[in-house]
Amino acid sequence: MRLYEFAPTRSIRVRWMLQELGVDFEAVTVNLAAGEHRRPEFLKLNPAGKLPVLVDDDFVLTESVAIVLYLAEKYPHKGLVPTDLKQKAQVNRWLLFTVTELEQPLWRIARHTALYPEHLRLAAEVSLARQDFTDMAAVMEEYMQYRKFIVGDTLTIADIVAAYTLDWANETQLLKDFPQLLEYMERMYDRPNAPLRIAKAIASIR
Ligand SMILES: N[C@@H](CCC(=O)N[C@@H](CS)C(=O)NCC(=O)O)C(=O)O
Repeated sequence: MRLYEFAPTRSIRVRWMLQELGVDFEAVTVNLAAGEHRRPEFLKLNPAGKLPVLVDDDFVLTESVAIVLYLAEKYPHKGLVPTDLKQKAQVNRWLLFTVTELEQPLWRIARHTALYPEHLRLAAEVSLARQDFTDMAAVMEEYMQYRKFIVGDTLTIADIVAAYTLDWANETQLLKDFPQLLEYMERMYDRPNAPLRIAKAIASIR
């Protein structure tokens, strides 16, 4: 199995999953800062020019959450996705909540503060996105009261995807008012198989 990654990106989700599974994999760095994701050989793997990409024999898969789901179902005995229909539905609920309600505002903030050319950045979009994130994080903060994991009593892929996204929120200074989420995210990253936090991953590429 081969993971195309760049340390401080959504590829963290897939690295975390592979490490929790204890699966051997080859890591291939695609340096976004150097534009390596625009090279023709990489675009053959992912025409969107984005990371992460997983290659399993001749099977190529993009989209971090799809990859995490694929791996959970490939190794069902590791229990990272529940078999119970309703528990699995809850995992899917929180995966989708994370990537639509939490990640999208963070992505809008990143684009309008750093990624778009300066003349296209909109300050109003940043404050709207901060408010959108805050409203939805409040829902999760309430839900996580008295819970150790998002679904059930053990780690699932919902935790892996959410914890990375909450670390991203923390980097964006948006987690200060959410003590449950902060404590939960730090506890997930204390796991022995957790990947580097985003701040350390950024430091690792400098
Ligand atoms: N929805 C995709 C998003 C992938 C994505 O945007 N990856 C970023 C790094 S976090 C990337 O490769 N960006 C390069 C670019 O947009 O040029 C996923 O979750 O895999």
